[in-house]
Amino acid sequence: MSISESLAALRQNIESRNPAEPEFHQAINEVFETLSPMLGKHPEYAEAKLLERICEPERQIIFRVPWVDDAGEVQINRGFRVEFNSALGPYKGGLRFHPSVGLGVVKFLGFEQIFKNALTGLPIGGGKGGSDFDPKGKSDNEIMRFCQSFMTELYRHIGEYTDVPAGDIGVGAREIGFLFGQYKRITNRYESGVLTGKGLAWGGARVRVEATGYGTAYFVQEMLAANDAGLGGRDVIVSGSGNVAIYAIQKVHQLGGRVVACSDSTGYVHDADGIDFKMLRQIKEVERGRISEYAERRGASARYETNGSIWDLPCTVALPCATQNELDAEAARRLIASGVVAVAEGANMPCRPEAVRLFQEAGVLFGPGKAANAGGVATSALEMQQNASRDSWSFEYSEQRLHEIMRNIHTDCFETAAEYGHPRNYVLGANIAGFNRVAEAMLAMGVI
Ligand code: NDP
Ligand code: 2IT
Repeated sequence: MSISESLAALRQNIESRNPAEPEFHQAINEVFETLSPMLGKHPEYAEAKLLERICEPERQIIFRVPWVDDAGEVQINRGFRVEFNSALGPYKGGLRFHPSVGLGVVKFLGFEQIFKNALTGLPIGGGKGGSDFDPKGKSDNEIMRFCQSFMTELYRHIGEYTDVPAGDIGVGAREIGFLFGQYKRITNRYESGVLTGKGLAWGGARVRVEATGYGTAYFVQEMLAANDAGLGGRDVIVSGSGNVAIYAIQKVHQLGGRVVACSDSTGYVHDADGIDFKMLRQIKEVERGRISEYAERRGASARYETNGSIWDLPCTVALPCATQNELDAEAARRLIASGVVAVAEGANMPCRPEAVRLFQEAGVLFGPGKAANAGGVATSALEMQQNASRDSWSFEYSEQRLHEIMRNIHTDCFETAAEYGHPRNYVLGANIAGFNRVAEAMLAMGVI
């Protein structure tokens, strides 16, 4: 069987063994499409069934999360933790609280996380978790009770040397606080390194809040620089208005670009004067408000839209930072027609495969999430490092480390793509570079 035939057979086998998990199939497919040139050079990987092993999570945990709402009614949610791969270090990856969370979503995120974490060059394996719990409209007390119940099961599966969760959609410093408090109470251990994204006063690391967004902006800056261009003076669109989007906007502004639009799941705002970062952060992070309130408060320059998509607007740099599959082929065509030159994924898998293909065919620089948004998890690993040494680094030093890591990831993807005969194909470069690192560690450890 040729390499592409055996990849197709394996893909089919994975799809039938894991039915009704379309996002997981999509993530697998994206990786498989780029591996052939590397597998040709490494017949020992096929012999050791490395690909088959990597696609099967080491452990999958699904559990009941019962809690009582403010009206006194019992609610039941489902919790997940998929411990995908620990070849490079303890399982590492966020928790997502969103009604759309199911096993397929957690597995796609966990699978991506393996290669993303490998690209950081830091000692972290891949995992992901979450719940179909919807934090929207819940009181602080409800959030606390839910987090306590979630951790009452999760605690037995995690630990600083085992599995280290963090935040993702719907999980920020507030939730990590409740989760950490319950872990500490149940185990009677102040084990700082068991969770990342903690508050600064109790073991958190500077720049972790900003890291994913900052890292995405740095990554797009690197892609442009490698092609003799820059961010200065560009109109940029950032979708979403959560943790990743907010700090991508701040860093793009600091690097000389101008973000003219952002969004949430109900609409988007266009601000002709450029998004006011401080106002946005106040509304979204402090007040937990909606993007429509930004438009109301900002006045004449801002327009709020609920019809159509944020990708209807023209820009030369696009940073999708909301959620998976938010940017489809039609949006990609419009962006290409409006002159987009670079797209970097702050979110995980926000661009549909057809959109990625269109960008690549049109010569648009495309940075896949596993490279472009790796700054968040990389800074989580720096948080673990600070916890292990009971140290706390300055903002400047932490940001310098993040910047250096993003530059290295860019170089790694860029050079790997060129080495395998596909210059500027960052998808191929990221997949092969990440895969190689995991594969070599697994080979060295035998059949595990
Ligand atoms: P937040 O919960 O802080 O923000 C999520 C944002 O995306 C909100 O604006 C939200 O709008 C929007 N959004 C969520 N779901 C949907 C949906 N189904 N349709 C449209 N908009 C949606 O999450 P983060 O900023 O942390 O995460 C954003 C993305 O970045 C995710 O893909 C995540 O996996 C990825 N990521 C996050 C990292 C981190 O460190 N936090 C690290 C690397 C990647 P609304 O409020 O209306 O729901
Ligand atoms: O998708 C991601 O990389 C994250 N949500 C961050 C994971 C982490 O462990 O910091």
